[in-house]
Amino acid sequence: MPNLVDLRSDTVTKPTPEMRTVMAEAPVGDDVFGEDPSMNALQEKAAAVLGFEDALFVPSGTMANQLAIRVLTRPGDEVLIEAGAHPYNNESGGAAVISSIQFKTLPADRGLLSPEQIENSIRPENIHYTPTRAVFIENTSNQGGGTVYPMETIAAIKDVANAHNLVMHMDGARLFNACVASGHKPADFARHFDTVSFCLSKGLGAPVGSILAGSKALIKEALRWRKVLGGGMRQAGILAAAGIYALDNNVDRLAEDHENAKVLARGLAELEGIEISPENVETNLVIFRTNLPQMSAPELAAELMEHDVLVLAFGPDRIRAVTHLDVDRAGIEKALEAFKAILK
Ligand code: TLP
Repeated sequence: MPNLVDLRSDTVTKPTPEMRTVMAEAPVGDDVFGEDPSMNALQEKAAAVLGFEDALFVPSGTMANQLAIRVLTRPGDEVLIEAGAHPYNNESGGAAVISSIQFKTLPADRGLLSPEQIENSIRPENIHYTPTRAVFIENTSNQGGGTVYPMETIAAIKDVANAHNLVMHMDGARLFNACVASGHKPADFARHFDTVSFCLSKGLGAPVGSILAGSKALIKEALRWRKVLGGGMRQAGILAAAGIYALDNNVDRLAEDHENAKVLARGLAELEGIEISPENVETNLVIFRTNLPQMSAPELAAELMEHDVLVLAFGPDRIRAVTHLDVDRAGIEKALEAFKAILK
């Protein structure tokens, strides 16, 4: 097995020996009966971290978003969402299938919606119009390049939502990256929302799982819909133990990933044919455009693979490279050497 530098996603992180030890030793029970002590401990911890009444472990970030849509909307509703957001682009049309809602997609600079955009997108009450019900915010924004929402923007969006009786969900798949980069606490962001999700299986390094948090009533309904979707799990405490370990040990270190992302971005900015503004890299996602007459982004990704460096092509001239706990500074240097060798 070559020494791969895998920058495709922070989802590729593998549990460390220490994490595996706590998983192996976790007390477990039947979580569908609500009897798994490790799961109950994780859910209580996650609710407390976010400042919500209750939280639910789910197998994926996708299921967390889908449950949020399901419990916050009724069939025929409209949800305002940024055009690059995950539930619209990467969840296999789940919102149409599971919740029978439609999205109104709003293009936004670097993935960040503005309160004015929300205000201007709300449909007036009229029998011809789909009722606007909810606002979905992705923080950090994946397609936006790991951007963090300014707290004032979120507060102003919340004011607009309140004025129009809209509910709000935050897809915080990378919420802890947003917190480490901005200095805000998860609960500072979360208090503006009805539901919040975050992923344990991305930068935090757990093998599986996400959290959906909200009021007791909303989470009770989400629990029912998790069961409908076949997401009720039995001795899932083994997974919960990894989640607890991740929250206890892997949050502060995200700063290293952010620093590595900046080093990568600065190095890339010096190369002919790569378009990136390193000052826009706030967290662990590095997205850049290629401007290479001889090579498309997928072709560049394929060349990099020959150098044992993996990235994801996002379209014909866009690439994403993600830093995470399984890539150290030496890995970043190796990746930059590979880019240089190909683009020389
Ligand atoms: N995103 C994955 C891919 O699906 C694109 C990645 O590699 O970034 N919300 C956001 C903002 C996400 O980026 C993702 C995963 C999810 C939700 C879904 O999480 P999972 O993969 O656990 O279903």
